[in-house]
Amino acid sequence: MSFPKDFIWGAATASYQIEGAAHEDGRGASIWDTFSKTPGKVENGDTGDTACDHYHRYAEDIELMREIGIDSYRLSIAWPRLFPDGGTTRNEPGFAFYNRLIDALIAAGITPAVTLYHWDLPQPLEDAGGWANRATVDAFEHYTRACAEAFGDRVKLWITINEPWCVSWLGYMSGVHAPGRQELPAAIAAAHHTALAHGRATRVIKQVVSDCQVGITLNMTNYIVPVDADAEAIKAADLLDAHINRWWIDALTDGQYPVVLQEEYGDMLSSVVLSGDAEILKTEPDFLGINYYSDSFVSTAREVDGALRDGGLFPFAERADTRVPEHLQSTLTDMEWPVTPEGLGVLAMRVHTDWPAIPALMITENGAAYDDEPDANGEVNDTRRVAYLTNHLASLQSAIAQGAPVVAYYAWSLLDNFEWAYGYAKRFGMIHVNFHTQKRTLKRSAHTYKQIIESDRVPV
Ligand code: IFM
Repeated sequence: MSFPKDFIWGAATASYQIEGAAHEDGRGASIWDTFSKTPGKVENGDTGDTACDHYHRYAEDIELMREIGIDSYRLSIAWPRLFPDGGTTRNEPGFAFYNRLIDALIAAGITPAVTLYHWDLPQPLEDAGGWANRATVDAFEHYTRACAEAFGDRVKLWITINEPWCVSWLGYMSGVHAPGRQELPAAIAAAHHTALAHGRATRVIKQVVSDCQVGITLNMTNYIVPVDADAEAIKAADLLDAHINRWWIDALTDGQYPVVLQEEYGDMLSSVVLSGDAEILKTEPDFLGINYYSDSFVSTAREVDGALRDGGLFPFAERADTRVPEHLQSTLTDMEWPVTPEGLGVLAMRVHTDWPAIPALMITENGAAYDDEPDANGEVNDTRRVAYLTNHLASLQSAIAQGAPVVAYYAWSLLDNFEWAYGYAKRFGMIHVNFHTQKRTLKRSAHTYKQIIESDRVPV
């Protein structure tokens, strides 16, 4: 079985994770600069100051993309490079960088897919309340318009926000991501404001850019309950599903949040939803971006040393936690995420069935962290990543054969990079990066991906 003829094969990265040049050409500080420099927040004290130095090496990186043969490259724009103060003061060298990058991609025959927000919020906006402050939505709309006007003549594929669940819940509730706050009302406000920001940005891009496609990218998973699950576990799984999978999709398809969340959060949620918001939340999506890494396994809460696991940080943690069944524990990636390739196809079919109004799906991220290093011959034999890639693609292919409208697949990631709170300790790249010398080496998975792209087929 082949993938459809016009299937888009891509690879993805994000600005803070690869660009470096944190203090060059007028770039302002982002919340990740502040967070990574706060002791104890990022493993090994790593920061994105240099990262993969892509800001200076983008031409070399585009050559490597060409070598692999990708059709499209998903990049994100660093908001603080364009508007260092988060307001309306433009930083022209920032615009010039993305113009150079976009032009070079197009010259190489690679279609840019641009994400507007992949987590590097200008620090001054956080100082004013961040995503918990509704004014950030106005600032995002202004920034979006500037990007659409500057790049829309060449960029036709737009993703507004990457993984708004991570933005709101990891950033404002668990605090493991920047800005590192632990405030439930702020997380709920941030969740609503990211959904609203998507609605406003979508309209702006459509107004400014002709013939474009706009979507949002969500991190999604299948919640698996044991066959003998009790009612409590089933309810917990449903609540988790509402948080991760349905919150933003229901908003953009219906203009409403799942009832179970409205009940769970009551006034905390209803007080931030203002009159007229429902009309903004509801958009006509051109596609949904799905980031899939693994399935999740739910059971009722258990006590560890007399305390509930996860410390009750999330309100639903009192009723559920995620445990990996024993048979999958031998196949954990370096993130300790189980390898569940069949879940990708299941998820694509579920989205197709449950939200028929979404005309197309793009897998905007999928990949695994494994720590393979160059061997004596300088080759990186990342056989586990090869298996991960081919098995996930086989699963996706069967979903397409069953009618799931999947039009694109972007591997995460093109390069080993700054993996947020894990710093450089986790390697997701198809290209190995030596962070001392910045030498790039195509791993075996990149060669396999090249073959897949050339043949539109997954090797058996
Ligand atoms: O590296 C991240 C990316 O920035 C967002 N999605 C998940 C990836 C792996 O954790």
